[in-house]
This record gives sequence, C-alpha cells and structure tokens, in this order.
Amino acid sequence: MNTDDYIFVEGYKHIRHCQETYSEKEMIERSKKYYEWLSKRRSVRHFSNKSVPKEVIENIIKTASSAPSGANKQPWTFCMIENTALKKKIRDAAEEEERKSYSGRMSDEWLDDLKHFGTDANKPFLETAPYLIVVFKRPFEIDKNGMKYQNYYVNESVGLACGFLISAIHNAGLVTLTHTPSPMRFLEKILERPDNERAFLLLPVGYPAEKAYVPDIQKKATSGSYKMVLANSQIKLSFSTSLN
Ligand code: IYR
Repeated sequence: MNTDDYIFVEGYKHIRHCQETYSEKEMIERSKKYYEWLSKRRSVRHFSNKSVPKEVIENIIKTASSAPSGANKQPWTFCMIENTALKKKIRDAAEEEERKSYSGRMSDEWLDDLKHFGTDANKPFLETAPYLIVVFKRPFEIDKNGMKYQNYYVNESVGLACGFLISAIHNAGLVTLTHTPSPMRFLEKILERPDNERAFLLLPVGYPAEKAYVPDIQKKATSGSYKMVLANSQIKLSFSTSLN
C-alpha cells in the first residue's frame, strides 16, 4: 500500500477517496441526462403481479443502505415482504386505518387536495405488487446490557435512504408508491419489530400494470418557474425552484 493511501486524524484512520470527475461539457450532459431520466419517475398505484427476482430487491435495499446518516448510525431497518398471507394482513390493516382517515381524520381541505389523485381507502396494490418494502426508523439502539443510545438526525437520515431506495427502484425499471397509512403502528405489530423501531414508510414494488395511469400533474422543475437565490448580494451558484 502506498503511504498516500491513508492518514490518521486524532488516531483514526482516514482512507484516500478517489472519485471520477468530468469535464464541464460532460458534467452538463450527465446532469441533464440524469435529470431527464429521474424526472420520468412517477408514483404508480396500478401494479402487475409479475414476479421480480429477489436479488433485484436486495440490491435496491443495499443501495438505500448506502445513504449518508447522522454519525453513520444507519438508523433504519428495511423489511422485504413477499409472503401472500402477510401482504393480505398488511393490506387489511392499512385499509382499516385509511377508512378511518378518509371518513373523518383527514380535513376537508386535505381531501380536496387529494381529489385529482383519485385515491381512496382501498389499497389493492398492497396485495398485487410482488414485494412490499417496509422502512422502519430506529430513534435509539439498545445494547446487550440494556443501555439505550440515541441516534442522530433520524428522520433526515431515513428520508435520505428512502430517496436512494426510490431512485434504485426506478433504475431497475420497476415502480413504487410512498404509501403512508396513518397511524402505521400496525406494521410494527404485524412484522414483530423490536421496541426501538417505528414504521416510517410502506412501499409496494413491482412492474407497472400493462395499463397503468398516473395523474396528469406537473413538477416545479418542468413548469419553468425557477428563482435565483441571492445571498450577501451575490448570486449563489444554486438555483431553487420557486415556492409559489
Ligand atoms: N394515506 C392516504 C392519503 C394520502 C395522503 C397524501 I399527503 C397523498 O399524497 C396521497 C394519499 C392514502 O394513501 O390514500
């Protein structure tokens, strides 16, 4: 090993990080291609029941697990579910919560905002999709002596991992939907999770149905409304989409 390959910082080893970089022209091309590819992703509610190799789902979960997290605590657990009976159990429990939400827990304003998505309390995709991935966050860890340790930036970390997960699903040519029946405690019970895990997100994963339809909506980035952010009288290098 070359002596430049690592250094020690306060006694801790840091290994040299080499990353491929690109010319400005290549960067522009790559960033545009990536934007065009990722902006084709849609949340899909119509799934095919066609099977998907388990290895694909495992790779998708490994990709999600490579996300950054507070102090690298990786405060998440990904559960992969393909068992038919378990999927039905989850669907039944999710629909029970959703029925209560749609018929009273959600405000009129909220229900109005959801009208153009065509959603209701029925969630057949929880049984049709070949896999469900349930993401749990771990606000704390308990060691073998019963000592409790807090994790850091748990929601941010798990949210980032879910972003990685969703883009990995898109990369595999599969579709998903970030389903959040509320409350989600039933998932902790059905999947017999330990006390330090809280359900965060439920994602069906599979091929889209042969005829899958999605709402005709636009994203800010495609509607042409950009705003430059001015900081200390200097135009920052970043663009941000307009909030209005
Ligand atoms: N959890 C419900 C309601 C719902 C809420 C939001 I915010 C959405 O963007 C979509 C649906 C459901 O899944 O139907």
